[in-house]
Amino acid sequence: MSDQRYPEGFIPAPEQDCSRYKQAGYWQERNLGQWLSHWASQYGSNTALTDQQHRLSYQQLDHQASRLAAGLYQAGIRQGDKVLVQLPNCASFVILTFALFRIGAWPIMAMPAHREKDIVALCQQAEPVAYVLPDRFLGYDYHSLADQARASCSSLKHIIVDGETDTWLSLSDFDHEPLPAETLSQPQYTDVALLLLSGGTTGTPKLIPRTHADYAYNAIASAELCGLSEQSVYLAALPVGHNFPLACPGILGTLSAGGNVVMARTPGSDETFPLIESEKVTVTALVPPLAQLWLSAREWDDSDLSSLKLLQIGGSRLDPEVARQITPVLGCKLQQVFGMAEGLLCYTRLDDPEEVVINTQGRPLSSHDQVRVVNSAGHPVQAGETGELQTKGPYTIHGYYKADSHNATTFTADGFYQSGDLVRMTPEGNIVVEGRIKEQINRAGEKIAVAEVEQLLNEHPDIESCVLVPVPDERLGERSCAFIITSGAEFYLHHLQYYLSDKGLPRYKQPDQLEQVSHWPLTTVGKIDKQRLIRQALQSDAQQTAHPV
Ligand code: OOB
Repeated sequence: MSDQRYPEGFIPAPEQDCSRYKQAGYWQERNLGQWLSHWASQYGSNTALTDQQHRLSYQQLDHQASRLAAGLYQAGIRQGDKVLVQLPNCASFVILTFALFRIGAWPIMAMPAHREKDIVALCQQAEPVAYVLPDRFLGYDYHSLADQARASCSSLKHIIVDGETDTWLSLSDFDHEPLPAETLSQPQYTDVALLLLSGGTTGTPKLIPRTHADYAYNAIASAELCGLSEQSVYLAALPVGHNFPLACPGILGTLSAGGNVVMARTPGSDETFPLIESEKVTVTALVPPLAQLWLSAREWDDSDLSSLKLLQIGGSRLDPEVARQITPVLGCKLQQVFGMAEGLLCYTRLDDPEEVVINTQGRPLSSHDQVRVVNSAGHPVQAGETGELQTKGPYTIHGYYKADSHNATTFTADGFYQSGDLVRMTPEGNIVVEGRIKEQINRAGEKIAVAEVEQLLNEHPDIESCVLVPVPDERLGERSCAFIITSGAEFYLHHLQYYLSDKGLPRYKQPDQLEQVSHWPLTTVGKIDKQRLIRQALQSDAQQTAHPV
C-alpha cells in the first residue's frame, strides 16, 4: 500500500491502521463497482431496485451500470474526476452511482433541495467535470441551476439531465455497449469512492471523502447488524444522497444482502404507506419529525403496514415519548441510529431491552471504532459524565477533502474526529446524545451552519447585526430564529426569505422565525446571551396565534 499515490486534498488513514482494518477483514479488496458484480452473481434474478418506472433484477442493474459506465467513459470521464450528482430518489441515481464507482469517478452527493449558493460553492471547491440533475422535481425547474453552474464553473464539461431537455444532454444519451473491465480504469479498494456532504459549521459545505473499502464495510456491516437478507425490502424514503439511506444500511446494505430497494420520491405517509403495502416493505429509515408525521397519519390511514419489521430513526434527537409509540402504532421494531457522514455509526441492537432502544442512541457499529468523551480541555471525562464525542475507526475520515485549515481544528493530533456532539456513555456502553457544541442548527435532521446564514444576513444593507439561534420546535425538533438589529427599517419574515432565496439559499436554511431587537442581551462575561434569545423566541412565538413555519 505504501507505493499508492493519493490525490491531492485527500488524507488517508495512517498505514498502520489500514493494515489493521485489512487484517481484521473490515476492508476487503474490492471496489464498490466490483461489489455490485459480486452481488449480481450471487442474487442474479432477485429484484434489486424498484421505482415508479423500473423494476430491475440484480443482473439488469449490473448490466445497466456497465452500459452507463461505458457511455461516461467514452465521453471522457475518468478516474478521479468529480461528478456533481443532484438526483431525487429514483433508479437512475443508483445506476449512475455504480457507473461512477466502476470508472473510479467520484460522485458528489448533493441534495435535491440545494440551490444556487451550495451548487456554485461545490463546483468551485471540487471542480466537477459533470453535473447530473433532474429536469423538474417537486415543482422546481432545475434548468436555471444548470445555467448558473455552467456560468460559474469552468471545469464543467457536461451537464446531464435525467429527463426531458432541449438544452443539455440527457442521461439516456450516455447509454453504450459495455466496455471490458480492463479498459475502464478500475479503482483500488483504498481509493476515494464518493464525496458526501457535511452540514458543517461554516459557509461552504464540507466534502467528506469515503473510500470504496470503508464505505463497503459501513454498508455491509450495517446490513448484518440489522439482519437484512434476500427477503428484505428497503424503502428509500429520505433523500438518497444522504449517508443514512445510502449506506446505513440503506441502499448499498440492502443490495449486499440480496434484498430489494424501493424508491419513494417523497417521505410523507401519502406516498410511503401505499408503497409499504404494495411492495411489502420490511425496513426503512426516517428522521424524528417524519416518524412523528407517520404516527399521526395512522389516526386516519388504515393501509396494511404489517410487512414493516424495522423502523430506523436518526439524524436528530428522538423524543423518548415518540419512541415509545413506534411499536404500538406502527407495529414494527424501533432502532435508534446516531450517525454522521464523517463515519461513526451507533445503533441500538435488535435484541436490546426496550428501555435501551427508547432512551439511548446505541453503540458503535464496529469493535474497532474508538470513541472517547472529553471535556473542553480535551481530557477524558469521568465515566457517565457528559462531554464531546471524539472518534476514530475503520470507516471514519481523517480529514475533509481540500480543507487544510478546517481539518487542523476538527481533527486531533492523534487522528480523532471532533464531532461537536455532547454525549454521555451509560454503564452498558450505550451513547446518549445530550446536545452539541458546534454552531449548527439541526432542523428536522437537516443541518444548518449558523455562520453561513448570519453572514448572508449581515450583507443586507438594512441589517446592522444579527444572530441565528436554534429554537425547540414540536414539529421540526429545532427551528431557526433570526434576531436582527436594523437601521430603523421594519422587516417581515417573508422579506428575509425572499432576500435569502435570491441569494440562492435553499428553503430549509432560511429562518423560520424573525425577531427584531434594539440591543443584544449580554451574559456576565459580555457575550451575546443566546439562551435568553431562545427563551424570547419561544415566548414571542407563543404569543402569536399562527407561527410562520
Ligand atoms: C446523520 O448524518 P449527518 O452527517 O447529516 O449529521 C451528523 C450529526 C451528528 O453529528 C449529530 O449532531 C446529529 O447529526 N445526529 C443526531 C442523531 N443522529 C445524528 N443527534 C441526535 N440523535 C441522533 N440519533 O445525521 C446520520 C448519518 C448516518 C445515519 C444516521 C444519521
